[in-house]
Amino acid sequence: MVGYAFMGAAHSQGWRTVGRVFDLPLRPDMAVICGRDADAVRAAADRHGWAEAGTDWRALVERDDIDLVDICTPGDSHAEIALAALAAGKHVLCEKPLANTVTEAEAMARAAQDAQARGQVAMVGFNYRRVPATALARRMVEEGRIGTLRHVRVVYLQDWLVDPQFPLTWRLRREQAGSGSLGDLGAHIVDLAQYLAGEQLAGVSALTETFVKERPLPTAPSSGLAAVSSAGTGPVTVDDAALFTGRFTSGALASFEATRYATGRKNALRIELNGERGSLAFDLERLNELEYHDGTGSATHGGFRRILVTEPDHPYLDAWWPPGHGLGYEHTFAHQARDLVHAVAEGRSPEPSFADGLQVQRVLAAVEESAEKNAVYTPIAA
Ligand code: SOE
Repeated sequence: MVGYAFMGAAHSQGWRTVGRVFDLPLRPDMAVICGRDADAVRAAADRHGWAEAGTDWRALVERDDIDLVDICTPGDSHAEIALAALAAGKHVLCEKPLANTVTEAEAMARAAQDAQARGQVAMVGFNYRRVPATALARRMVEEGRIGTLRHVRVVYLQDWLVDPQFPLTWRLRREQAGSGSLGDLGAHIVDLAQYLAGEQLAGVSALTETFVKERPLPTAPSSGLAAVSSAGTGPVTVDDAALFTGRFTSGALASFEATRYATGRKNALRIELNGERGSLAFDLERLNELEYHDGTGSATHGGFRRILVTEPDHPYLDAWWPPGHGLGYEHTFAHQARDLVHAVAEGRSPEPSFADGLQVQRVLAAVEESAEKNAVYTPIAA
């Protein structure tokens, strides 16, 4: 693993747990965790259960005793680390968004394609596909339970930037994060919307805004979410919020909202799909539930009903607890690890692949291009 902050901790939890819950064809060994600060990464190794701590990811990816590299760093190092790991014959899991630019993402997708011929696999970490309720929603759309798709509306709302005194951490600097709410939150909802819809966006119209343009400089490294003391100020070079509409290739229409200023909303991802035969709705704050409206039933006794997604025939659930015992955010990382280990054992490309990650990057670039032209409809480059 490279990186040891929030995603390092979340992925470590997934790797620690996956082999204890799922019957896997291969056993993941948590060999080495790598980071710049020797003391901090040593502490992370002890806390998260890694056998070794290192400070040189270039040496790590070259080691013969390492088979897979899990990239949990800010976006400005995803390409460099993934390209080196793929060239060194490793499998790769890379946190979202795949990269900070389309150019980087294209290089990563090409390298992953070449590596696949050598039996290597590469996945991008859009973990919300691996909530049992969203995986069930995907299954229901595939089964035709909502019929022809007409609308998708999806929001991802947080509020950790509402305080203008929150310091200028890496997530607020374009050179490190690539973009703001768009790449951090928007990437998740673009991937989830396309995954659930089973089709891609053809074009978007977008507005973005940076509400607070100067922030206090931080004086200590942080995971990008924690406020720290500061001296002096610097410019915010990323979006604080992005609102965009989109047209799918089928003609279905979508609306997206990603913001860090939805005061009171902590990690509120909500998605609804409306089809000719019914609708599905999911709310991350009620992540063991899926709302389903069967439009073919009687109006008298119809309406949305709540599916409690804890049955053994629901995705991933047979490995966990008896019906009614719910899961949480952290379990999506164990599911992600499970699916990756199976892909490695079977020598097939996992989903979402780097090609999927590149396509999301192209949507994000179209959103930024449209926003620069004041929401002029912008096709998504193929
Ligand atoms: C911060 O916005 C963040 O940690 C994202 O970076 C993660 O991808 C998301 O799962 C939770 O919120």
